[in-house]
Parts: sequence; structure tokens; C-alpha cells
Amino acid sequence: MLKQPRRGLTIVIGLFPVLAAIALLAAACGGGGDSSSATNTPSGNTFDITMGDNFYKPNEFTFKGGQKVTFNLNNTGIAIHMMRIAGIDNTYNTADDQTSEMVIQAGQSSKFEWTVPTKAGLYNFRCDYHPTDSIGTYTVQ
Ligand SMILES: [Cu+2]
Repeated sequence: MLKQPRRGLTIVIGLFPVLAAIALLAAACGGGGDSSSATNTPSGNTFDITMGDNFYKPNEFTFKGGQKVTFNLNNTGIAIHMMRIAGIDNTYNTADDQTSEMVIQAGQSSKFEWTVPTKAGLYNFRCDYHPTDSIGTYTVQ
């Protein structure tokens, strides 16, 4: 008679880590889904980007070739920032670069409208003032 409830209790305690893991996984999947829809939506055209010292957040995007895109660049840092998008040659400081306002002051926002290259691939963007830290990529499908 005493063994029955003990066994039941053992099973419940034994299952708890499994249930907790499932709950955690479900939560993680939900979060991941949200962030990928925010940073990875080929059909969306407008994106809010935080420019800090010295990073872009988010800094990975996926677009359709030829898509017109608007980046709302918000400088939340104390340094000046900008964005230079390497064009179809994926090389900086060439004729096909597209650039935001060249100086976006600390605390300021700037709307940057540009057109995605028509060739599929992985391309880079960066800040001219922080070219090794403020960097990101975009995939053209
Ligand atoms: Cu910068």
C-alpha cells in the first residue's frame, strides 16, 4: 500500500526535468520565431535598426532582388555613425555603393531608402567610421 504513492511520486519527480526542458524549448522556439520574422522578412520593406557604439542591431537581413528597402537608422550611441551598403560587386567605395546620410549624430535618426541588388548572394554593409565593428550582412534571394 505504501509503495503505490511513492512510485507515483517518483514518476512525477522523474518527469519534471523533462517537462521543464520541453517548456524551455517551446519558449526558445517562440523567441527565435519572433526575431527571425523581425530581421528576416523578404516581403517587409521597412526595418528599424539601432546603431550603437559600435554595432548595428539587427545586422543580418534577407531580401528579394530589386526590392526597395527603407532602413530607419537610430543612433543610440555617443559616436557618429552611418551606413554604407556594398552593391552588386560587394566591394566598398565603388560606384554601386548606397549610403545613408553621411553623418548621423548621436541621438539622431535617419531614414535610408535603397534598392537591393538584383543578383542573389551574400553582401556586406558597414559604417565608414567603424568599419571593423559596425558591420552586417544581407542575403539576396
Ligand atoms: Cu559608426
